[in-house]
Amino acid sequence: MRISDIKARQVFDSRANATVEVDVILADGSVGRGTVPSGASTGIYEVLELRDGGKELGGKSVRKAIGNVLNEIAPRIIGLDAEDQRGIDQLMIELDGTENKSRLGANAILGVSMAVARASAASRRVPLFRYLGGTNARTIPVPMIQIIGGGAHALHSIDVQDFLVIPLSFGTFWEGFEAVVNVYNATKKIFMELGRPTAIADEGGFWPSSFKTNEEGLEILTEGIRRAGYKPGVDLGIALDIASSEFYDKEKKKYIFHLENKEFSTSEFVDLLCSWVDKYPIVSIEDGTSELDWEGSVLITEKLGGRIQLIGDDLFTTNIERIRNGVKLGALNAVLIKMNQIGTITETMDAIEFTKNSGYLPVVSARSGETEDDTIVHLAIATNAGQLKVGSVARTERAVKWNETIRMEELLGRDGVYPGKAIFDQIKK
Ligand code: 2PG
Ligand code: MG
Repeated sequence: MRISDIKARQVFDSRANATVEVDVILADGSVGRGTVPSGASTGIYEVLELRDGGKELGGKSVRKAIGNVLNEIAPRIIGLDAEDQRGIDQLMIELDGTENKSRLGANAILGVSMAVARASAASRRVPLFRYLGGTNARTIPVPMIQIIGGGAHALHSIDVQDFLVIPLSFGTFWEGFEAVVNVYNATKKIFMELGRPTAIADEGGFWPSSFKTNEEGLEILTEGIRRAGYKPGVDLGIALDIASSEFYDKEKKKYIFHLENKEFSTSEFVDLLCSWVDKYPIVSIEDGTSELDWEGSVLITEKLGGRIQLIGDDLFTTNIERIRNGVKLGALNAVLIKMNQIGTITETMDAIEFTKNSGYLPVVSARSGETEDDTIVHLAIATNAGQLKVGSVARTERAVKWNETIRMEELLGRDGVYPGKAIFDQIKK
């Protein structure tokens, strides 16, 4: 079906920042919409999110990106077959002409890429996951859900960014999700009993006010799992996104916990994380070492790779060349997958496939700045990625993703597969 028109506009994300939204309209009247997410603890190797600078909206308006969609991309792709997703993505990459999509803006390119895919799915009258993944798309992802949110999402009130849980002993997404909701509410009660505000951070998890140490997050979360009536490490495991690139001092080559006024060499920091894994029911650690510290990534893998999932977010930035380097070095065993780190639907799908073929686990992820767009849910199911990270259970920009997963689990019915804790059996040893 041919593309007949393209619209683009500025809308706002969950942090009240402007973002790019694109509508692609097909000759049969089908409409697909893509609304682009935005990160805060972004990796330096991500493609470029084009913002205007200047005075408007604190420099964060995206008028140039919108202009690039309307004036540069639209004239080239109107009239093309929307089902040629790969061809259209490639055309935009070539039109941009830079390594990091900085001329047109990755936000402009991704908005179009998402909208093209959604328009084709609408035209075929199938769910997006089925359009992208076909008959074999059937894995409902295991969720990784934030309960306490620190780091760049809570004004750095603590250094560690995400304290999350992963349901383990549950046979369906719905049951696992229900357990996480119970943990969220039990943890809220703990905060109330401690006399701390139950304010929430950027992704809906609790704001870590008046914490004395980073480890306190682990204590509260383990207690939250218990209070909700579950066995820590058996029913639900803990996942951490350390987001350590945010507090890695590249001159000193030290990891600095500002909250505790402590500095660690790479090996001291890896030892600290090992001691946490010994003490708490941790099943996954993301960005335990910095995006600049390949040696640290190899070291943490030597120490913990046989025991838990080790995810690279800022280290890999959904970029096949960086993932390839990690695999070659033996760094980590899982890859966080974010569409806007690389900039098109097909490059994201390629990164997931490459990750799996390398024996690493892909974890599809939202950004801290999100909207009502639920494309990532379908991307996760389409690729049988197996895991999905969206922030917390609270707040609508998060809930839309989880609710869509609930609906897709229902729609797939007996054709669906929910891996549960078996997903971790696939970790490369
Ligand atoms: C991360 C993400 C989501 P941001 O670090 O994994 O939690 O944060 O979108 O700010 O990069
Ligand atoms: Mg991260």
